[in-house]
Amino acid sequence: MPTVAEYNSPVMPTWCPGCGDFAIWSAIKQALVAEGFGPKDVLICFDIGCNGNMADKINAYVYKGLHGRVIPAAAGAKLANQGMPVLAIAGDGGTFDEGMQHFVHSIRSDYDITFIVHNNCDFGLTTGQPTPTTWEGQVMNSAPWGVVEKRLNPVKLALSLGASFVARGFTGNLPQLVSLIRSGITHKGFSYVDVLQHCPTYNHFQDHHWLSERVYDVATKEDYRNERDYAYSISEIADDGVATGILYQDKESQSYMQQLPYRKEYSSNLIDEVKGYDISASLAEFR
Ligand SMILES: Cc1ncc(C[n+]2csc(CCOP(=O)(O)OP(=O)(O)O)c2C)c(N)n1
Repeated sequence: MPTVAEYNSPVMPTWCPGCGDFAIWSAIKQALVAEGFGPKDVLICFDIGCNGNMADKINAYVYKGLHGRVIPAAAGAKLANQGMPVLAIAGDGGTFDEGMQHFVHSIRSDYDITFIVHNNCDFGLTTGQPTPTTWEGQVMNSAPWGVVEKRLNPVKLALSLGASFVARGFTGNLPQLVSLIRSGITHKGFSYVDVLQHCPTYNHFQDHHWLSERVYDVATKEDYRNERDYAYSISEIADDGVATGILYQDKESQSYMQQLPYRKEYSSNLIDEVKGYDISASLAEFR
């Protein structure tokens, strides 16, 4: 059995004291171990930002890409090797500003990756500028008069795009976060885990205390139904309650590769099908 200690890296975190990234860091390691995966069995792809600074603080196969571009890298790796769990990690800034199109198309395609967004409602690493999930009216660095744009709700967006797995966690509830990531890993298709992340330095509106007083587990609701419309109806980050848990899952969903008709006759992985070809004759034409 793998252990969490195997994932330990000698590089110490540089996140601010109290940052929610510590909880997500722990949850990822615990979830992988609980699913029986050691550091050599997985690929963890990172975006740029405070979230992406986790890349050298976790001992596993990791990839660090460009800001907002983690999804294509992770999806490509998974398409090549279906036997390997692939996680993609990003911030709300990279995902919903720079990389929005990747989020949309990955949901459409149902690539079999688990996408974990550190949703701290700000560009953390570049010191607290607003992102699409920052609340309207908030005074932020680079928005000294307050944010005038409308706030985006990633969970609503994912649900409306037809996502087959939509979960919301909170960095103040580690056991739940571990369980959500585990469910995302075992889901066939694109699993979206939106993590409401405490950012003690730049987010003073949706902070740990504000969230702690409002979060509830959707499974505890008497009228809970695993239905897209129901999930949509409870998806607001509202003053009278913030739903967490698996908000919606299509348990019959199939991944992109499973759906491709011509792949149904293959039992191999794309990486097994890579062959060496002699192209010297073609190259000779250009000499
Ligand atoms: C294409 C591109 N745009 C902007 C930047 C500058 N940049 C680096 S980190 C960062 C903020 C990251 O914020 P977010 O994605 O929300 O992650 P967090 O730091 O909050 O975890 C920005 C804007 C960049 N590196 N690349």
